[in-house]
Amino acid sequence: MEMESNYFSNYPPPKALPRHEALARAFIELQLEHKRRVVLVTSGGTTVPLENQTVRFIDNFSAGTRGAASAEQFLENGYAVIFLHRQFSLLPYSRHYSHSTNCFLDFMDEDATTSSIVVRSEYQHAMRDVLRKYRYAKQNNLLLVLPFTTVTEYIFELRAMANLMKPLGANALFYLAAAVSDFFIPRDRMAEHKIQSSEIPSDIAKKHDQPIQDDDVYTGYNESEEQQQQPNKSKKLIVDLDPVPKFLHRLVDGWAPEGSMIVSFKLETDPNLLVYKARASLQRYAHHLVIGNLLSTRKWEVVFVTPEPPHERWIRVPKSKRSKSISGEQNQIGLAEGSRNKQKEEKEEE
Ligand code: PAZ
Repeated sequence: MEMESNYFSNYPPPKALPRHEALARAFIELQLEHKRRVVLVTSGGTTVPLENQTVRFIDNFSAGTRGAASAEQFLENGYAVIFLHRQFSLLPYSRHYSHSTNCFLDFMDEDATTSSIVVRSEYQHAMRDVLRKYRYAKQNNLLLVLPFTTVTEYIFELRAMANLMKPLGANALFYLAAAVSDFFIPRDRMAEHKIQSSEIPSDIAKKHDQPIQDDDVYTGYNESEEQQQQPNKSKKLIVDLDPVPKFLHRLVDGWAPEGSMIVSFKLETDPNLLVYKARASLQRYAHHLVIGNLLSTRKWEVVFVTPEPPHERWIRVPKSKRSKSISGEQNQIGLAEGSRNKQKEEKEEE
């Protein structure tokens, strides 16, 4: 609790938060009227800015495919979706046509007789299907799309959404697929202006409040003797990061509604660590499910780690089903999709 209040009192809330809260409040009220289940899907990577006026930042890997694909599956299974995503990462439905190797214009043609713009005949069928689902979600107010960029924005948004979801009780689900930074630069150690790679005369640096020559600040430069003798050369940048407070604890113990379900994801690159880390996360936070995935195989296999037996269950898309979508994007497991097909898939895999 102390860590929480320290953190939130140290940072100004994101500018967009009041607007996002108003949108989410209205959205949730509507879903309550219709007695719908609501899932908060988080998607995409958070950034850690190196400067307050940010030119450079550290990013976390995630295109947003898992989150966007899963959101589509939740919508098809009767959920309303709050899609809290990294700005400009993949979105449900439009993901089939964006960020792909094909430009969206490649899906279109000009009709020779009418000059109207039309979808090319080979894409008609698939695009009609996507368009219908997208329209249905939009017209029925089933999808609320909210962006974040930095890890601080993400944490503020997560807390606010969980709080607003309180009246949903057991009809609330948290599906945390976003790749959230584990390390960040606390506000009091952050440079205001763009970090310089070469020496700035001290009178000018002072005027601009640049902490570039100060050994105490995280953005201090490591000036080797050799570098000092070559003042025109670029300098090293040493970045000293603090751990991001573990807010999953607070989500489980306080922010999330009583009776709601919390699913988190664990991404690893070392196969030997994946299940161990997923189990450790489940034990530490005592939530409902950790879905583990490896960077290299995440598109076709995940492991469900649960507190109840079987404790560890692998779900795999069989090779024959690793089809390409219209945009060339390989299929990705979404939770509902995985559950629906899992028996069939497991059989095929065998
Ligand atoms: O967004 P994407 O489809 O490219 O990747 C999805 C993922 C690997 C980020 C996600 O499945 C995941 O594991 N998220 C949690 C990451 C973490 O351990 O912080």
